[in-house]
Amino acid sequence: MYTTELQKSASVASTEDADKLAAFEARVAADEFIEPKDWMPEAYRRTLVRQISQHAHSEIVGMLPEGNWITRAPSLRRKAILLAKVQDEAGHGLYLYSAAETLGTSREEMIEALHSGKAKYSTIFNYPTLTWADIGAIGWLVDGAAIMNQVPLQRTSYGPYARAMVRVCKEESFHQRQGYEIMMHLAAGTDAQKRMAQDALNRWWWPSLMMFGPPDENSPNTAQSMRWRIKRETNDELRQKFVDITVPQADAIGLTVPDPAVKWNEAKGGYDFGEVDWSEFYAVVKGEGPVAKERMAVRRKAWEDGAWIREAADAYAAKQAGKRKAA
Ligand code: BYC
Repeated sequence: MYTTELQKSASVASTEDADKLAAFEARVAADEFIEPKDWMPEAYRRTLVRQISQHAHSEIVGMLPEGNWITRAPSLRRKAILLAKVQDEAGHGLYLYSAAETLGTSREEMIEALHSGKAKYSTIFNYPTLTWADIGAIGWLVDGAAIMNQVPLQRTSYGPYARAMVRVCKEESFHQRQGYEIMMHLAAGTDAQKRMAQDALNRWWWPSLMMFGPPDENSPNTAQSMRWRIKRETNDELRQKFVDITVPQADAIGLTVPDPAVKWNEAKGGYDFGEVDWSEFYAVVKGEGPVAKERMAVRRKAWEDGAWIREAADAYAAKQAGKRKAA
């Protein structure tokens, strides 16, 4: 008897869930935004927390390779622009952490996951910035790849993530242009400057293609994320678009992408290009990137050094709450 009652209530619950799931999927299919208080499948929530928090971590860790050049920028104008860009990245990280918090995960949990190595961040930020031209290459290629990926995310199905992306994309497009402008100047400069620009392109090209993630056939998350409209285009579709836009930009300033297989393919209306070294990608994802350990050490130290201000903010908030209660 008891078992039968349990079975009955389980089946009522599962009918309810099936109804909710059907309503949720219909809303997603109609391109409606899902908002924080709406019902959503647990796996949808988990996927979003994973992707948005990893995206936030990438913005924050992404400040490090460029921050490294603020003191060494070649002029006051370049320094001011770079400083503003790096501050923008901090802002992007904060919008994204806030968007992820609306899904019920605290900022502390996300940061702890980053520092313990449980959460990922983009592989691209585990490569060193060796010369000033690397700052140009990052703006042009890394922000360029980020825009390619983020423009479709303005239509992602989760409202807070989509809205964060609108502002992020506006700023990223400025970042991409400032990077391309640095490369343009170097490529039109002395032989040594042009060599420096070409060398930066050579080193950042393949890691930039890796930013889009593994090929679709090896991407465990793409199919479900496309069905739920979290992702609007697949990893390979975005990578192809990036190559199609970037190769002519390199040509226009007299640089060459370091891939002998790049060739215009009239039939597909896009460039053919060579195979990414996926063994390097997976090694960097596992934490074996050239400067991965340094990046995490700097982040952990920044978190520890900032403990006093978090404690002060908490103490102030408690004091204000006490005053409100007393009033
Ligand atoms: N690096 O099934 P897949 C910026 C992981 S910052 C590391 O295809 P998904 C900027 C992936 O997480 C912009 N890990 O996954 C900042 C998954 O592992 P988990 C950063 C990667 O999520 C400062 C596994 O591989 N942009 O622009 O469907 C200065 C299998 O992959 C990478 C974003 O974060 C990678 N490159 O697709 C300058 C965009 N690729 O999580 C610039 C938002 C894959 O299952 N994110 N993995 O353990 C996305 O669009 C998607 O998450 C991805 C991957 C396309 C990256």
